[in-house]
Amino acid sequence: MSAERTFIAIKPDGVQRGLVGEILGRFERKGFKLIGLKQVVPSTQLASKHYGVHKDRPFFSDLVAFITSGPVVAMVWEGDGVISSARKLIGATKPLEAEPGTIRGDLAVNIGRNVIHGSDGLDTANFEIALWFESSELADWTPADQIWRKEE
Ligand code: DAT
Ligand code: MG
Repeated sequence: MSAERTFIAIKPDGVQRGLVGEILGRFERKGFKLIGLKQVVPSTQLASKHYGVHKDRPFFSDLVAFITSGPVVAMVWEGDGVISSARKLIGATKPLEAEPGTIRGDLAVNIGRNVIHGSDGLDTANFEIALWFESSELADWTPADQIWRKEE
């Protein structure tokens, strides 16, 4: 069975505010493995598919306009439990409700500018990874310290 993967994106506000290194570092330090990484200005079509689940919500058009407004840093991270762990690292959707220590809790105040996206489940992760990345853009590799990363 292949290891769990999730899709993470630093939104345009995170890129514009110079938070890319800070955010990447949190995932690295946690111990997850970086499988894919690129900066892209998403098309309206890509953004609409990505947020398709919210298409009937009143904030949908603002959300798509915002996410297409500049560069997004799109990533795939791998590791045991990475989907739910990444959501914990990210924190609650409303940054003022996100716990200190989380990315949103530490770095954001506004729900419409909450810095980062993370897949919310296995099906979403698979859908979003395939939406944002070609398989040739994903690297399968073995970290030199793999042996002591494993859970006992
Ligand atoms: P999350 O990003 O935590 O998965 P979500 O999937 O419910 O949250 O919503 C997607 C994004 O849409 C969210 O990061 C910010 C925006 N959003 C959600 N609810 C909103 C609201 N009530 N007003 C404005 N933007 C909202
Ligand atoms: Mg979501």
